Amino acid sequence: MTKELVKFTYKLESLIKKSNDIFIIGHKDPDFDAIGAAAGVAEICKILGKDSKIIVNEDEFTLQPAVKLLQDSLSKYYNFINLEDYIDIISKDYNENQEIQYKRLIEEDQYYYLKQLKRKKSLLIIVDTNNPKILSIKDYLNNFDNIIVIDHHERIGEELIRKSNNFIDENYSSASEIVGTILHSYEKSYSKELALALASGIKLDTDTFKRNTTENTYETFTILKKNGVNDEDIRKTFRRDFESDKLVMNLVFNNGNAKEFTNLLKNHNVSIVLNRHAPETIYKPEMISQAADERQDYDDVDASIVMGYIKDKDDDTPVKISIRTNGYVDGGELMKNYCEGKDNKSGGGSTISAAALVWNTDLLEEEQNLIDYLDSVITDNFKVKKKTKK
Ligand SMILES: [Mn+2]
Repeated sequence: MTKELVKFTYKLESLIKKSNDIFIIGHKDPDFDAIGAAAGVAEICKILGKDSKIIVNEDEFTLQPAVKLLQDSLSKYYNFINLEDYIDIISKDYNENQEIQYKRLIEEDQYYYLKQLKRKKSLLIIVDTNNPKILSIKDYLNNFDNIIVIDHHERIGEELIRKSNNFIDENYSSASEIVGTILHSYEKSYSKELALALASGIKLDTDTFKRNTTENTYETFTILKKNGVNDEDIRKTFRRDFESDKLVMNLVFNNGNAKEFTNLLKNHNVSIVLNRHAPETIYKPEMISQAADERQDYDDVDASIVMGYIKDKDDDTPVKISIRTNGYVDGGELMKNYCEGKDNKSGGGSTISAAALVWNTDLLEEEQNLIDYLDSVITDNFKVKKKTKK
């Protein structure tokens, strides 16, 4: 372990030990790395004799199926809650203090107070991002006595970084590698499921050891294997379904589905993909994002947009719009602005990966709306950014 990580581990340990209420969270739409690292931190809390809760706000409809399976396998060891559960927990504190504030209590105000509530001895540990915008708990950060950030991405959340204790180092392949390294310093054995989650996080973020690896990545992986994870299990976690891959590939590559524009977003290259042969086709939500990943793999475009109908949890069929960008175009801002002020639209995300849901029964009309928007985007809400890596 490096000196810096040893120092950080001491800090982490002392904050965990002195906290009574520990929450752990990864970025929105968590991947293997976010879930693996979160579970790893929960295990460290356990070793130190502390309970913790992992907040995952996505449900079986919105979580990627493979991530859901991994989360299910971990849920016998760790306590997963969603944002609503979190609000219930802090509402209890609020109700105890209600007397003082009762006079000012009206429905809406309650949330205002909940957001301001200071909770003694509470700790939030954020993994795999330092960008507060992509945290489901972002409105409640004031609740916590202490915040810790463990991440391997570029530093972008300045304010969050300033008010947290953090270990943010781009030399590590993944949050799972950082957390795994800390966990292994305790030299305790742990479950095969946790080993699999951390190994999957490392495999995902290194693209199967093709990038960002160091000696420490392999050392960590070796110890994960000693804790019972094997290649076959890892392969199963990443298993792809032929029929669904075929649909994704057809969506992207079928003649005419992808249309390229060179004049949108102030003369950037944008590809818009939708099923032009059968626009009414309903896809699984993750297929729309996979198709966007697929199209963005070709560097002839600055941004790739894929649109298609999905089924939501109310059995409604909104249009899902997924955008992937090269990092110069801020996809999250675009989706947010496109949806702002419209009650049939909601969206947001990060710079390189964002999405929106739109309730419109005419897919081609929605495409035209989006084209008109991308055509009209002006400097104020379209800032060219420094290239960010995945
Ligand atoms: Mn990661």
